[in-house]
Amino acid sequence: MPNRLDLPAGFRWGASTAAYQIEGAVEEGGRGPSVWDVFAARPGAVRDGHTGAVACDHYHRWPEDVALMRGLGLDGYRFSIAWPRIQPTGAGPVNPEGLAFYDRLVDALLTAGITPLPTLFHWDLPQALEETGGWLDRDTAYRFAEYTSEVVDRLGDRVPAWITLNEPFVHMVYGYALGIHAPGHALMLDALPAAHHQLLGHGLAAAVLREHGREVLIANNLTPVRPASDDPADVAAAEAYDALHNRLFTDPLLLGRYPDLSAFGIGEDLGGAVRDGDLELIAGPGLDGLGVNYYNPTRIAAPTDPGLPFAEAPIEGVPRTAFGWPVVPDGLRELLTGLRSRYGAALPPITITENGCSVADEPASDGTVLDPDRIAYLAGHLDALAAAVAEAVDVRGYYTWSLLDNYEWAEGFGQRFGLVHVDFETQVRTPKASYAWYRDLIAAHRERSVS
Ligand code: IFM
Repeated sequence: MPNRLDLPAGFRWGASTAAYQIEGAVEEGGRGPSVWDVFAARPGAVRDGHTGAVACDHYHRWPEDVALMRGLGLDGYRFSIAWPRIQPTGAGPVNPEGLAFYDRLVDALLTAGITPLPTLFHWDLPQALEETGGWLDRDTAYRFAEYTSEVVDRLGDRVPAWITLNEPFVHMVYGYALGIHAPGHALMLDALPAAHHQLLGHGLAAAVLREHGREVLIANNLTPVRPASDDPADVAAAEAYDALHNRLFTDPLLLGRYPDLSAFGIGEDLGGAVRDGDLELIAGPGLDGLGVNYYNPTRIAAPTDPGLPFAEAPIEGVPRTAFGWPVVPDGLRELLTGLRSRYGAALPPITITENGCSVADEPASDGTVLDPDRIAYLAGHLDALAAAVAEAVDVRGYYTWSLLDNYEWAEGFGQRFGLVHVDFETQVRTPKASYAWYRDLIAAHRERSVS
């Protein structure tokens, strides 16, 4: 059986974060309000009323965080750019202080030998754009392309590859269908235009990036979908869920068409959102890479509620993270080989842009933070990744989620995903046992690759 040390020479090791989850300083440097500032301030919206106002204070402590990355020996760092720092109202003139922040970060990363991999949108839409309809409004896609142009004009000379969007599925479902993330709309299937407009924004931004000769990726949250049984009703339900979660976002990008959503009573125009030429724009000349965020598989049974054509079924007999998510490392191999079978030559090289787990880590009396469950999670998933690569799936890199414990959206600071423990009272950073494990793995892989 291949293992993580068998990953090919040149395989890129990284870690991921996102702006609202780590930066804090929401009223500094000319930043405008985002949908998350407004949502988190709503009573009851976020566990314990936590907000990202301070988060990990990365806006001030970034030199220390870059030193932590350097200590790991990372090849790459995936972070997101806060649109409201660049354009406080989502349109019009740029805020020079906002651009300067990321300019300094990019330079510091390069000096540390770390390639920056920015994500242009990780859910923190400028609130002013939400007030004109957010991603339900087609115009937001055009504003996104303008913002992209401002950012790539400034940073593109030093940043070779860009991720347009993070997890458009999760943003649509949690933010627009269920209302449990910002901007807090509970529109159920009427949320689908938010999927199309995000993808349109991707297509328009990708064209801007290509004009600058930059590589284009998108990061999707993907899950292998397993029917609860061989019963045709369970199998049909699993196909419907797969179309919604996975294919709604990868088919238009890789095949230039939307999947069949008739099980949801939805036509090919996604409720009237799709216009002539949109799908050509979304697919463009193809992606340079597909970012895959993987956490767990999904088990689906026939519907119990007449409103939806599926029901989620529990996955039994496996360990669970602190969040309660099932730990199924082989699901990553299953997902990657499944993508290769589904898309064949249309599948671009893959980068794992997120993978990790939450653990209830706290420092022991001697100050150390031992997180054997995280080490087991990462080791298992990296071995599954090596198995997929041995089955000829082209995977170029792995960015663990996350460098730091951070603001876990509606869970506030209640779920810790970091290799580095953050005390949210004092902002003291303590590398966990998993930090040393990941550092040693990167070094061992590199040594094996050169010998
Ligand atoms: O913290 C999130 C991240 O912002 C997007 N992907 C999943 C992570 C864990 O929930």
